[in-house]
Amino acid sequence: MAVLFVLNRYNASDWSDMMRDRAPDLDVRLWPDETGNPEDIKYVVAWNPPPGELAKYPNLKVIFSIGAGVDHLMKDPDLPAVPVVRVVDPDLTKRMTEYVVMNVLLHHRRFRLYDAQQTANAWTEHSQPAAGEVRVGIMGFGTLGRDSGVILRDLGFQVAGWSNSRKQVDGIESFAGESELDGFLGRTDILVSLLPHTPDTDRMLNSALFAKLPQDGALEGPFLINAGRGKVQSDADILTALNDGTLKGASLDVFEEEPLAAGSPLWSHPGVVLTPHVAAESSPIAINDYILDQLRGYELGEALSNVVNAKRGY
Ligand code: NDP
Ligand code: OXD
Repeated sequence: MAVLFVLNRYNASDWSDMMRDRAPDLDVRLWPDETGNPEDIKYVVAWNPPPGELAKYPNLKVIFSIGAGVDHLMKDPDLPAVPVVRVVDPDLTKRMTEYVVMNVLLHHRRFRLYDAQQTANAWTEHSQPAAGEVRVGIMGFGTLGRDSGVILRDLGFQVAGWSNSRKQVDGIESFAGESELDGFLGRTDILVSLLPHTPDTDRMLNSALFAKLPQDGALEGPFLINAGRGKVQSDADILTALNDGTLKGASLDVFEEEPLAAGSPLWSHPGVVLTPHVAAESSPIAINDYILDQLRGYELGEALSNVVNAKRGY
């Protein structure tokens, strides 16, 4: 029985070395060079494997994603029909909450404007609405969205969440499904997306959706924060909306194609705060431990947790 790390990323060997240190009894292998006999592989730990790769292991029982998102796996038409476990980890959740709260405050407190003024040695005050006057709407009100929402609520913002199913969280309005999307958008000054990328959410952050955000809120125009997945947005529509004033600003951690092309106008747009998909960079130690716990439990016959619903794709 072997565990194969199939990690299409810069520091793949750090992850497999760390697992070897933590579990010397396990046969840990690193794809592609150490794969060995495909029949030995019972578990795969994956990040963005080439489509078709995971179908090569006939005795595979579980796929562990090293991320919370699993679109990197679901896009594979030949993905084996075994459970896919995603990451749900307090460390990752808190890092995302930091990113979301920081960016909500950055737009609410006009830090972009004051940055520009500092560069110009300009002492100019601007009016500042109270948090209680600002409506934050979180699309994708799951593990990450809910944690961010609770902290923003406690800071005094008017928070709502939009998800597939209705949620009950004190002091937070819940909108559910397609039929309640317009109502959710119509009460949102700062739109935060923490949606997974699935066929249903593909490019849904587009011109038609931005046009439904109110222009007459306390911030005098809407802001977008996307830290979920880039393929949920249209980069071109965001740019158009920023240029024609439909959006007043945007914080973008994710993009349709990553890395973002060096020539993209988003890099230098004054309304954009841009980071390279680092909103919640996971701790390899925490995630290796999480995977190891689940793997050991599975070996003892226990149920896996945080198994992806293959039909929904997240
Ligand atoms: P969850 O599965 O816990 O939450 C997803 C939420 O989206 C759920 O509330 C779900 O609704 C909702 N949702 C999904 N599809 C739809 C839809 N079509 N319409 C309405 N609501 C929908 O995931 P997490 O919160 O753990 O993670 C969210 C995403 O964040 C990940 O998929 C990943 O892509 C991204 N991410 C980005 C990181 C970064 O560094 N930028 C780091 C980590 C994650 P319901 O609750 O009803 O099922
Ligand atoms: C994730 C990510 O899905 O880092 O965990 O994007």
